[in-house]
Amino acid sequence: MITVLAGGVGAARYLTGQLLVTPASEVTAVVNVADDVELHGLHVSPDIDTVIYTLSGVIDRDRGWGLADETWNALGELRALGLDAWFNLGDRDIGNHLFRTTLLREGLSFSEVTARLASARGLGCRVLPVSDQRIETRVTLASGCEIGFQDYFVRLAHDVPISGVRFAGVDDARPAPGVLDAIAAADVVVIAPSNPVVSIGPVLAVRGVAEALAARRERNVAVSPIVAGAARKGPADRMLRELGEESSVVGVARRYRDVVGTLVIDEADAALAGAVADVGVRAVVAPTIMSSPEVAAELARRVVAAVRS
Ligand code: FO1
Repeated sequence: MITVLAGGVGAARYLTGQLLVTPASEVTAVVNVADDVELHGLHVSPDIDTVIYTLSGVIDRDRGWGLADETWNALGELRALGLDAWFNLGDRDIGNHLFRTTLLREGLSFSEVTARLASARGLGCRVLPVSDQRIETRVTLASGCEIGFQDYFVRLAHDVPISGVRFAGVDDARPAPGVLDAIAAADVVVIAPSNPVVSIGPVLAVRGVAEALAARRERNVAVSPIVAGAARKGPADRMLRELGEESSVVGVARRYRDVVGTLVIDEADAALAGAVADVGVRAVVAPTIMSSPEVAAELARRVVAAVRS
């Protein structure tokens, strides 16, 4: 079994590759839920939805989030009535959030609702939220004020420097059912190329997860989301620097060295393999820019082989 710790877009691309080289019944995604936000009475879970939409082929490929073939009538109505709706929710996407919010209100757990969504979209792999309890990424701006993750990422277009990140509620959060087993039973655990701070960070912060990974460190492998010092998409590079860390494969290796024995780095960073080894993590060089599902499939094959060798 392959267990993949996942955030949003980069992880969904990686999982697409993994599912081309591994039977879906042998793949479990453990997904970040700290991006979640309650908006207009709806529980929105961006990383869960990006993984499910991408793997079921209904993702809007240009945006990397939300559904393809969207319409925006409900949002248009909200705005026409005078609400400052800064988070773009398409009509079909709202249907998805209504489904989740309705079932949560009926008392289903977050992981039960997620399993219903994955099954309704025809996924063969398991999609587990890292926790059924609410965790909320809170970002402290350099100005000192603290705001919610989506305020930072969408309303401010992450175009502001930060000085801190915390995961509110994580101390009371427990791994969702199946998460610790999916880690312990995996032949290989992969940390997907997601934002190490706000996508993978909350997953590792849930009680018991980092310990479960550390206990099998040599069979875990991460794929660096940073290539030649930059993130492929999103603010991961800036966030690392603004938090006083190095925006490089070495900075990523430092973050993950307690939980993985191997870091897969792009060919552009081959010269840094020694520096990665110096922080105690084995570097494996491979093409990590997933420009197509076939490239993602070859990456997944190399990632799993890197641990099995
Ligand atoms: N990202 C944006 O940049 N702008 C948006 O308006 C936006 C809306 C949105 C709606 C549903 C959803 O599941 C995701 C959405 N995202 C949007 C992406 C979201 O901010 C994710 O948290 C990021 O992609 C980081 O994971």
